[in-house]
Amino acid sequence: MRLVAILTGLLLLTAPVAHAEDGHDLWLRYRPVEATAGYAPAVIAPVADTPTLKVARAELERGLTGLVGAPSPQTGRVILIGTPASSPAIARLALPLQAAGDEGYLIRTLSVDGKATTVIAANRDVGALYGVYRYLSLIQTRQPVDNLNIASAPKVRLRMLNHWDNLDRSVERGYAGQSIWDWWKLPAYSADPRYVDYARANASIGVNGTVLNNVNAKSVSLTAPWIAKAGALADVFRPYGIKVYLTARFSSPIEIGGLKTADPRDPAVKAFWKAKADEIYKVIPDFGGFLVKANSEGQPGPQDYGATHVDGANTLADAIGSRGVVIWRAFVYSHEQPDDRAKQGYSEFKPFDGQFRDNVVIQVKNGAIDFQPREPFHPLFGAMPKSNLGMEFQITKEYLGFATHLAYLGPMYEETLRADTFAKGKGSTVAKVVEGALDGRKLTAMAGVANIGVDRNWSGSHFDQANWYVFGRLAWDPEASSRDIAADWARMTFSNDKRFVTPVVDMMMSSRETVVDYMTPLGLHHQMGRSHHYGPGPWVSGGERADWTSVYYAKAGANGVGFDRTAKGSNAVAQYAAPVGACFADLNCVDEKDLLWFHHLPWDYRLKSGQTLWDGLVTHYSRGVAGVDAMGETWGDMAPYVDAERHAQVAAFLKIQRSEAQWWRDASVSWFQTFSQRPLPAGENAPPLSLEAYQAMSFPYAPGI
Ligand code: BDP
Repeated sequence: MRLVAILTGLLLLTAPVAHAEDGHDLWLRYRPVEATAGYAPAVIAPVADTPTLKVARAELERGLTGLVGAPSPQTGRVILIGTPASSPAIARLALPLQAAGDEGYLIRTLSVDGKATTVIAANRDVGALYGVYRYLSLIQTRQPVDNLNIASAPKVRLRMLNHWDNLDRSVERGYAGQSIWDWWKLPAYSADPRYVDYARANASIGVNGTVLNNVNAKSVSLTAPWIAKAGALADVFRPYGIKVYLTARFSSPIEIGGLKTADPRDPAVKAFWKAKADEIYKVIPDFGGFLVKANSEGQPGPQDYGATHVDGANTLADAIGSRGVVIWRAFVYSHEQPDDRAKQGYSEFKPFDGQFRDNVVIQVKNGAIDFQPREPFHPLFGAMPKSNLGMEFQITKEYLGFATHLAYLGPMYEETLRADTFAKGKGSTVAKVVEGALDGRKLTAMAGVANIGVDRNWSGSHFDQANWYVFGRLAWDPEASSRDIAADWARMTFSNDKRFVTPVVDMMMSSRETVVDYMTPLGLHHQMGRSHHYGPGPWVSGGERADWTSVYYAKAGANGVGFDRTAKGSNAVAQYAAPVGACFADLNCVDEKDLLWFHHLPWDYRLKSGQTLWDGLVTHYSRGVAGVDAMGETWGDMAPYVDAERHAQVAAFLKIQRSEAQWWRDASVSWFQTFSQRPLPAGENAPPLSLEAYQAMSFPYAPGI
């Protein structure tokens, strides 16, 4: 017994003090810096007694204590946080805070009363909170903090997460477990520490709004008991500068209002929405507003009554008034689109430019189809200068291998944001549209479909945390570099050792292209299984509606492959500004990465590499598989720099990804070969996949399981 006790005691003594690294801390992982790093503890000056400044101070104390040790008066260093209104000391400094706006901040090293002082100042409390997170990140990424002169302000006003969380806690297209909203226990129990950690994580990257529920909405979420639940969450998030929004099902006036119609022109319907908004604002005085998916994928909408998107959006916008916004999605998919689903959003919305109320944001997905691994930018960007146009990215990887495939989405977001719409000549980038800079718009927005669930690591995999992180950082500054952001994330989340940072950032930066290669190379798109969206889908499309399938989008046949969107085909290119459309339509100009998005080409078409299209396609698929092998090797080498627990999970997921990349490659190659009827290039092989073999590999997504 004694021996056991002694051994146990020894084990306890040698066990690491820190709790297991399960990823729950995200990038707010305030582990001690190396002694050599040269940071010293500091004293945090008292702050004004406001909820946000109190959390700012608490976060700073928590971060500094973890990173450099408990605040100590001995060092003679002081950190002063606040606004001129709340802190006479800051007011006396007369800092140039105009450029900081409502949410920005200044961080300066100054001498105040003879003491070296780091001043984190803002016009509003929330700016000071953002400044605190920035200051901590400097230490987390080992940058000098002794002589600071930083100014930062967000370029986009609404930086929001869209949760596709259902009221039964399932999450549509969520791969990180159940919804973190524990509706059953709300509003009584809102003290779940997860809610605070969620708010901290979001505030740390500047996210200032959250839509709690699924765009495929339920009316019941707008009834009193559910408004109270949302209100309890809003109370938790408020100090962190995060507003709560709700989705609104368009037919709510019928379903919960007892009306016979939801026609937005009907006075009783208008009155319903006004009363509903008033009811919500009584409970949530800073309610952000409604997000609406209407007349898309079977959801109800104004068109059901012969009314328009303008009628629908404006009715809700009038109900909300100056208190908030209505975010109306331009993702409209209906069965009626005759020739090309890529054209529907533009066709339905462009004619209404200038007719939406000032508090309406039209939320447009990054591409014209649907969150594919690669899409050219959506033609609505730049095409509606008299409307508020927001960006919708998907953070959850519905079409990029869920949580098990490693794909850093920063380069994908950046590719879209940097694309040039040419709407007002060269330099009219999508980022400039989203920032409102191109058309002088003030109400700007960027939304990300969240990848968050109850999994300990929040996102289902450690690397998917990076996608949440990069979304927030790009929403703050759509022109920031996804590589720099990846480096910050890797340092804050894992290690500052450059033997880790350099290879891992390189791996992250190429990871999305690797996924594109094994799933949808050369501009192919929508090749996944129709319902699960996980594996390759060519064979399961039999019997489905032709216009919803991989068959429809690939247009493969004996004569070639690809979707002709030139004037000879659907002419979707005409929805872009003239120079852009002309380039997409011109084989000498279009980027090969978008080739089969815009062109239907013969199998023997010559690629720039000199390969035929058929050979090149196969080469891309194989390159994708090789890319996953390379990631596996890189990650294997990282074991010395990463705790065993997180290292093992990433390694295991890379193995899954490896076998599924092969699955994608083999299925796609053997399917396309049935059309190309050409031999595989030298050195390549692919087992011909029967429907049965394909379905066996689809486990657990195969029909009937
Ligand atoms: C599609 C998803 C579907 C969503 C839809 C949307 O498969 O679950 O409801 O997008 O954005 O990609 O509304």
